[in-house]
Amino acid sequence: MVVAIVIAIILVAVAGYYIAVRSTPINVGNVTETLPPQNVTVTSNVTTPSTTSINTTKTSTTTSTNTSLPSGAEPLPYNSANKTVFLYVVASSSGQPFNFNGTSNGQLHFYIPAGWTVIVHFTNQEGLEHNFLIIQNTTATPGDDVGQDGTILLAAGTTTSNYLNQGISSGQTASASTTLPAGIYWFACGISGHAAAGMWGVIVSSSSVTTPYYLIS
Ligand SMILES: [Cu+2]
Repeated sequence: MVVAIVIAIILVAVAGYYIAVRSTPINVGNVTETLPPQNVTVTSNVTTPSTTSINTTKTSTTTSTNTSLPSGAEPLPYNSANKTVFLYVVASSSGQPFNFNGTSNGQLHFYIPAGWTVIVHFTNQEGLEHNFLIIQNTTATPGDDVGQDGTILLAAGTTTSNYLNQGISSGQTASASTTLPAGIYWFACGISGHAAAGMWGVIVSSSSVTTPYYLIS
């Protein structure tokens, strides 16, 4: 009897298991697939360019360019701390009367850094009266009235309205100052006919000039 009951239980269990397994659908959705490895690209940080070496090169280039003056140039007195250059100009008593520092007709060229202050000390050693003007010229060479050749930016020993007949006498010195942006200018005696007779020169104001100098051509 006991054996029969045990056999019956076993049969029921086996039948239940069989029914349960057979009736459960195969869950194919749970199949774990092995994904192919992803192609992850690791981008390293771009190397920062070395700005230090670039700046060093520029600095050394600038320095070497500006420490030497052009052939034949002579330095002008200046003060780099306050960006000022000094022009000492003389109407010389030797040679012809219409000269600046013994030169005439555009021979004397002053080269100054753009934007610097120009302080002029003009001395007349000559018998005639003379004055000193800086002119933003619009003509190639001066006529009898340099005020007709451009704009007068500075007047030493006269004024911008009396320059045609007012100057300083022999032995006198007059001073004046102005600031010159980049450009090419004349300096000239404004007394009627003096510049046309040769009493004029050139001022070059340029950002490529760091050490003021002059040249006589
Ligand atoms: Cu003059």
